[in-house]
Amino acid sequence: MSITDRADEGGFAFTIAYIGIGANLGDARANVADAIARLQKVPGCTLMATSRLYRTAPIDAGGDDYINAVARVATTLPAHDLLQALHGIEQAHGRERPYRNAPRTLDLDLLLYGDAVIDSNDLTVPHPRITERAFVLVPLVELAPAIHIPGRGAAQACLPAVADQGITPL
Ligand code: A4P
Ligand code: MG
Repeated sequence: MSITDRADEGGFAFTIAYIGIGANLGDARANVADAIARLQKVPGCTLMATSRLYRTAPIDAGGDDYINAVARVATTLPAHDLLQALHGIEQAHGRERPYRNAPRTLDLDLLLYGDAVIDSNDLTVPHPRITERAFVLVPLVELAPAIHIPGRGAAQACLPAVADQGITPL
């Protein structure tokens, strides 16, 4: 059943959202794979596609290389509820926050929520650093080559500016 079918049959609204997944502590590759498995089980979310996994050099951060990926979901959840679900998956991996950009077992960021622009205390969408990071842009453009980032334009056009950041598909 395609997502279009579901909308036609059920008549309820859903939003396409993109989620950035990153890890560089513990078995980072396994953590990213498990995050994808858990996303499939979030009530109100249908996992539609995932990018390849990428090994990436830390940006504005220390520690080991990261494993990063991006997932596309169709969701009936409001954006804040989706963020709560993402935090729940992070907590299942024992995510700790000792300092900003600290190495992490798992980080799930809400990159895009349809074409919404959200600026609340605990949620900013599009993710504020989305256009500055190859570890987000490259898997995002892999999944959605023509995607536009609200307020920023075509994601594809942002790639040259991050071409010096290390990123390799696994
Ligand atoms: N928050 C606000 N907006 C959002 C959003 N769109 N998605 C709030 C997720 N969370 C959002 O996040 C801190 C607070 O941001 C949350 O409580 C939430 O309410 P966090 O996950 O605790 O902290 P963080 O991950 O350190 O912050 P952030 O902003 O996600 O960090 P960045 O800028 O994404 O950088 N290098 C490589 N190679 N790969 C990486 O994955 N990640 C970072 C984190 C740095 N360098 C990296 C990578
Ligand atoms: Mg985060």
